[in-house]
Amino acid sequence: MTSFRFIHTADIHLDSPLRGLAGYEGPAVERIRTATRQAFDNLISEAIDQGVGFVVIAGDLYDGDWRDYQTGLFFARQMGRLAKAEIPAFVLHGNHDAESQITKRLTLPASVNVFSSRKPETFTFEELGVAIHGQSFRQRDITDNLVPAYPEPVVNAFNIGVLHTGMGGMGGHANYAPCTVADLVTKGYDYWALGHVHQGEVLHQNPHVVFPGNLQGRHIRETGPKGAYLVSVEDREIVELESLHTDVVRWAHLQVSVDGCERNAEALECVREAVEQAIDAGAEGRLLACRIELTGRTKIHDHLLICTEHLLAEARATALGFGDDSAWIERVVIATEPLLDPAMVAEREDALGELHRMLGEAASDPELLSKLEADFRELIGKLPSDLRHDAEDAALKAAVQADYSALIMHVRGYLNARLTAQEN
Ligand SMILES: [Mn+2]
Repeated sequence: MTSFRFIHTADIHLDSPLRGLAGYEGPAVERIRTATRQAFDNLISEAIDQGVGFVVIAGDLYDGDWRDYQTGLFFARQMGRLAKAEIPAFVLHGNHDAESQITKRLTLPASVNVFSSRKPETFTFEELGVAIHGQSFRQRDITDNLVPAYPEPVVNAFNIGVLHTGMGGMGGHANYAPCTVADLVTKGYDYWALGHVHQGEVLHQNPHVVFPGNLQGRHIRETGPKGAYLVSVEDREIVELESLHTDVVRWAHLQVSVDGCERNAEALECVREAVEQAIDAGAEGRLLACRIELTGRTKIHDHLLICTEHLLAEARATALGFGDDSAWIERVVIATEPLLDPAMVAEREDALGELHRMLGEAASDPELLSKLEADFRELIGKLPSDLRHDAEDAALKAAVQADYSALIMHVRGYLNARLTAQEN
């Protein structure tokens, strides 16, 4: 009986920064700065400790061109550790580290096999009865389905297909080297080691079609445990697929209801409880980077809206109460609603009531809306794409979605909050 285990990883994005943690100054600061390296180091230690047969890297090992040789030297050091343990690695380049994207090169140990970008290449591993097929990206935007050109499975071997693919635009990722699950399943391989989609998912079993997800979440849209798969094979059958969690900082998006809260301190107590629960439930001893989204109807809605900086600092102080490397609040998003009924504001006879009515009418004035569209479209087009995709602020989100009527209503809510807060 031939049995072996291997590690399938992808989307390491070595040396790409973790976004939104710039304000953190605690003991985990170095861990944050080097998180993608630490996660990869953890993975290689796991490979050595578990004595795996080999490691497959399914693309986007690098985030883009190296700033200097240190990124390449770090990888060479990790590959040296594997080589010393006699563990080969199979590396495929994806859109971020396509041949055309990386201008610097370093020679790697002979045990590191890099897939050609010219045509699909097969590495066979006779002791284990394994054939590994793959094709690297030559340039960033591969728009063809690469699967049809992949070779036929090697008879009597455990066949692994390594592929970097958008799989039809899964999870909003750019649809590079598109293909379907059916294309992969009918190919006749035993395991498809995919990369590119950062949210890990097993799309099919027997044959297995697997995205391991990225090794370390890099921003608030990459929440939850991150890592790679440890695959156990016995007599050409996959007997176990185990998640290895390699991340050193974990992201969590916490929706916190402050419904009915009457004082700031009560809202902060809700935040404290939510953070405590999140640490207990899912941090596994890692620094938990939290985005807090406050929801519910509350009397302090106005106050929350206008004291965002103080509120963020208070929320951070609350999180620091759990120890200085347990949790950090990346951002506080106010998605609460006022207790004050907008209909009551509309009936007021003063300037506030008039402003409220005027903005209500503006939201359905086609001439004004088309004027806003002309102005905003250009402005929004200039925003960095990250900010456009990550618009949490309700008004900004409406502007990005070109819903100008909603934008006016959000602005109205904000103005009401500011003006009535001064009244109180
Ligand atoms: Mn990719």
